[in-house]
Amino acid sequence: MIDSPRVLLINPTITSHRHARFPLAVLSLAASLEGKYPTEIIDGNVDRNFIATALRAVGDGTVFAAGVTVMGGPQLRSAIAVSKAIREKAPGLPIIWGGAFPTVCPEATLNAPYVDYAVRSQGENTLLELLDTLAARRNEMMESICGLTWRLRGQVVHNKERKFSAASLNQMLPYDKLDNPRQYLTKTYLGRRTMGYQAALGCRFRCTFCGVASMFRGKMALPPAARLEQDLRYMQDRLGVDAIQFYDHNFFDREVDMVPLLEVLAKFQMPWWCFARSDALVNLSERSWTLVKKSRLRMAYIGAESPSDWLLHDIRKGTSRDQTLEAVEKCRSHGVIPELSFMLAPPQDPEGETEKTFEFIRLIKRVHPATEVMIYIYTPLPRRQDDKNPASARMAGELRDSAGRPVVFPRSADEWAEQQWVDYWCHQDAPWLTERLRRRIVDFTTVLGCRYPTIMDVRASAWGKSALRALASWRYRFQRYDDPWELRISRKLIRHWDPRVMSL
Ligand code: B12
Ligand code: SF4
Repeated sequence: MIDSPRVLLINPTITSHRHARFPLAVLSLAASLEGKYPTEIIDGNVDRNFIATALRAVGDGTVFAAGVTVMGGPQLRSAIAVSKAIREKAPGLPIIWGGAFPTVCPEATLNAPYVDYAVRSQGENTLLELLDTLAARRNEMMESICGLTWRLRGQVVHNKERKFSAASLNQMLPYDKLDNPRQYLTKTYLGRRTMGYQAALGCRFRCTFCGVASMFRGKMALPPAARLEQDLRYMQDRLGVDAIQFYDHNFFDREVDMVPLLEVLAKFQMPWWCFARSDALVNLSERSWTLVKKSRLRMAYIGAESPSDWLLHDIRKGTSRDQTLEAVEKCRSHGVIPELSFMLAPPQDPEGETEKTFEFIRLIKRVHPATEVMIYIYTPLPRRQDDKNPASARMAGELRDSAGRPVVFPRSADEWAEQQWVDYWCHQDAPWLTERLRRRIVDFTTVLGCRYPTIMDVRASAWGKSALRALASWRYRFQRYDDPWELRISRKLIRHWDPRVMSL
């Protein structure tokens, strides 16, 4: 082993500097390597020349491996760019990918000459074991590392799944490893210095379309209340944090376990945002709602997905149309804004389901106009090539594009980085959408977004939002969504934000 075997942990650019939040994946990995391997974090969201920075680092000969965190979509492209550059500069340096993309697509990840290892699901222990194996040059140990996908004599090998671990909940993240942690605090509708934070791990549900389900396979663990309090105290006193976006996959778990966490939040009273399920909110007792209100929950992001109970059943969501309506009502009566996300155009009936969802959104807006609406296209996860489950094989086999041809998913990271598949990953487009339907969805989204400008947009002025609202009102009222050219132009002038890009 070389004297100072540093490990680079890279968060490739995914968003603008202004929207950058704490790079939690690389911070979590750095925490788990502390005292074992020195680490250097490179964050492409704040360092816009992060590839040059990475090349400088590998150029000094003290780097032993490069770990890259990768979400599908736009981040895949910057991950490919940095990995290719490192491979060219230091061909022998192991390059390890982890995160949402390699977890869902491990074969495609390894089907690229610039990636050596794909780490699936939680990464802390897998990375440590992999580094130990590489450092000791004990290749024969490779197959015992759970959660790893690698190549053996040119063949892709998927080791056993790694069991869920809650160990990381006991450790504080090393925020001081970041260059100026304060630059990750952003002005939002919640506060002047909003932080992205994750309290709990995983989700006990297994909705078929969700990347979280592939990562945690129905497991979840909450942090001790004392840990949450310690972190929030640090953030408030040391960094001046005044609002929180919880990145927990699903914040509201069993009520009895949640109460101690809500009590901590009620002490701090910093406005907060989180992911929540409608069934959990509907079943919350009045006592807990009082705590929720006291703690200043401002908005809850609820995966409403669809107004059709058959589809909710099909994707194993476990909630219903009525629960969505009830959750909206509960939120309204307790002063919380519901942010509902919908998945349009499922392949079974793209047009019919889309129109039904438009109607449902209109109904919700009548009941509670402040409800925020996020519109996505339903894009089921690609099936893993080693997935032996007959139900997922059947579902994948039934997918057809708009011309009736079978849908063939990309087989390599480079193919996933093509525009149509980046759009697929971002839930913006799918092969079964016709041009007419695609246009209709964009037009509806434009009219809705102008008629009800989002509260999350802190950049557009109040007069600008009022002007958009007035301009869009006749189209919305008479359902004349087609080609809203005047709204498109006005939106550009008013510099209106798309909530799907900056909500998180
Ligand atoms: C924050 C966030 C963002 C931020 C990123 C901000 C930043 N960091 O700068 C922003 C807003 C930019 C973002 C964007 C997108 N996101 Co996002 N995002 C999240 C969120 C809420 C938290 C991610 C996080 O920090 N988790 C905490 C860390 C600790 O967990 P982790 O990343 O999973 O890391 C662990 C393992 O994955 C692994 N690991 C990760 N990296 C690495 C690297 C190595 C080397 C190793 C060994 C291991 C490893 O180890 C870590 C510790 O165990 C997740 C949901 C969630 N709660 O996870 C969605 C999530 C990851 N996003 C998702 C998606 C789809 C997107 C988008 C591509 C599309 C969209 N519509 O949201 C967009 C892109 C939009 C655009 N137009 O650019 C999906 C991914 C699903 C999937 N099928 O893969 C998720 C799971 C949300 C969901 N439920 O659908 N996102
Ligand atoms: S409840 Fe939400 S986070 Fe959990 S698996 Fe379903 S969609 Fe994913």
